[in-house]
Amino acid sequence: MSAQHHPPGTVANPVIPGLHPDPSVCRVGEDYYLACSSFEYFPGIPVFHSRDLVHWTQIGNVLDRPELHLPLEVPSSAGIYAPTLRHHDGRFHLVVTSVGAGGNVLFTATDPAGPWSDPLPLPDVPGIDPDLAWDEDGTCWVTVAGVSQQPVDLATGRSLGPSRPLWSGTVDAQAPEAPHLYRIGVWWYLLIAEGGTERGHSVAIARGRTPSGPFEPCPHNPLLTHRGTHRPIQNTGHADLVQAPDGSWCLVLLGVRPGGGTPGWHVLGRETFLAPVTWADGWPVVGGLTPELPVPAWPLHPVPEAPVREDFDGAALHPRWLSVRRRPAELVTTGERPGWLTLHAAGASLDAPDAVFVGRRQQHPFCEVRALVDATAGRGGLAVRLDERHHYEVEAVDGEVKVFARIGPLRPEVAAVRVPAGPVVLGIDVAPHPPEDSRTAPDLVVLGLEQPDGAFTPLASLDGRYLSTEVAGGFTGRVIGAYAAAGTVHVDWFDYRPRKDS
Ligand code: 6LW
Repeated sequence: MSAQHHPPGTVANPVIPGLHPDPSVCRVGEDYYLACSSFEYFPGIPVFHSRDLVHWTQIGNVLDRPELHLPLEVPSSAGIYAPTLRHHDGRFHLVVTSVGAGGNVLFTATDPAGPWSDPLPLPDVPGIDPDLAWDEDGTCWVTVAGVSQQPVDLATGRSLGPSRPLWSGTVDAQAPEAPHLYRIGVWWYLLIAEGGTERGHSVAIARGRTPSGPFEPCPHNPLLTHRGTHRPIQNTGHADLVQAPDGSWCLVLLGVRPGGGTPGWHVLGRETFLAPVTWADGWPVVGGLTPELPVPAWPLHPVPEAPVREDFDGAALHPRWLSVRRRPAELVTTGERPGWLTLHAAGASLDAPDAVFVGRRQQHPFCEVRALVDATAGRGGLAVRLDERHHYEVEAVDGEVKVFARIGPLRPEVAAVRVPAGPVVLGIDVAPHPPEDSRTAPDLVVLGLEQPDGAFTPLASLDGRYLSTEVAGGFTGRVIGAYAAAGTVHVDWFDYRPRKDS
């Protein structure tokens, strides 16, 4: 995972930037594994590995088979929510909710890079955010948002007893969810999120003598919240607890980085952050959750930065590549025109649920994207996508390059310019917005094309707030990629370069 710029003596937070929410982490010896939600994007549920909790490498995706896709009627921001990843009896177990298409399901694997098993439905487990915890007898307790719990037979997926309410955090709190249950020392700890996944988000904890309680709330709840603060990381919640390499403890959790003036817009989705934890009187105490964390006390294991260029020379795309409701492998090839990504249009535009769009998460506040696009047999180009109703694109067609914006019900053509026939380098720069007033946008999305001498010609500079979660609604962030709207479109290479001011 690409490290971000950070001062000496610190490490960058988020530890996994850009649209990686609802992190769940488990430790196996010296190795850590982490999984996130993926909503309408496939392959689904990215899985990461780390040796230090700071540097993470994506090693695969749990939902990586052609038969695991979403029906077209499942809307964006529904789909795959909030996995829990645990290692038990030599196997990785991942339980997750498919919202709108199947409910709670379990996957297992011996290698978290895959292959993962077929999904085992848990038909008796209602709700979202399932958690797995095993007691001393080997009984598996599945706990869900609300918060309630039941014992489940993981061989059959059937419940072994009724669902019982456990502890719902603060009285009247919005959305008690994201439960995780742990045995630490003599106590069972029940960690939850409450307040909703927006600015009121928080983390609370309770403890009991058995996995089913009764639970006594921590006297200093919330354990963590940034609500009502001016801190740069907001919406902090949905945490998972893990023991660090030196025996101390950490939380992984989601947060956002709103930009612009009031009320603030976040465009990268919810991201995975790390926060140090100490213990006092048998309760965890969360340390500073800041964009630069002090270098931890344990050895670091940096990982290489992701390469800028994807030149589509291999048969398979890196697991970071995504498409909507189906895997890229169902939609595009690198073999039809060797060394090029070939996209055949299906849905008429990015507005359609079956759009042919293949992209990667925007993972830095500011970045530059370029791609060599041959649309001589079709119509397509580069797009920044929030969902079907919120996207900007620069499109090549028959000697012309056009810019379109889709913002809710509006779909203007913003710019058009004639170009010589043949392949063209299209570009998108996500750049800082000059501060103008208290409602300044979080960023500018500049769409254009590159001239043969390498100079970038902007065709349109669009306000980034319309591709933010606060405007679009839902749970995701931006994905930038290539699409085909008609006929066949080929892409020779695709560059994603973080800007130094990110
Ligand atoms: C997820 C819930 C949440 O199920 O958002 O922030 C929902 N937390 O726990 C979708 O990611």
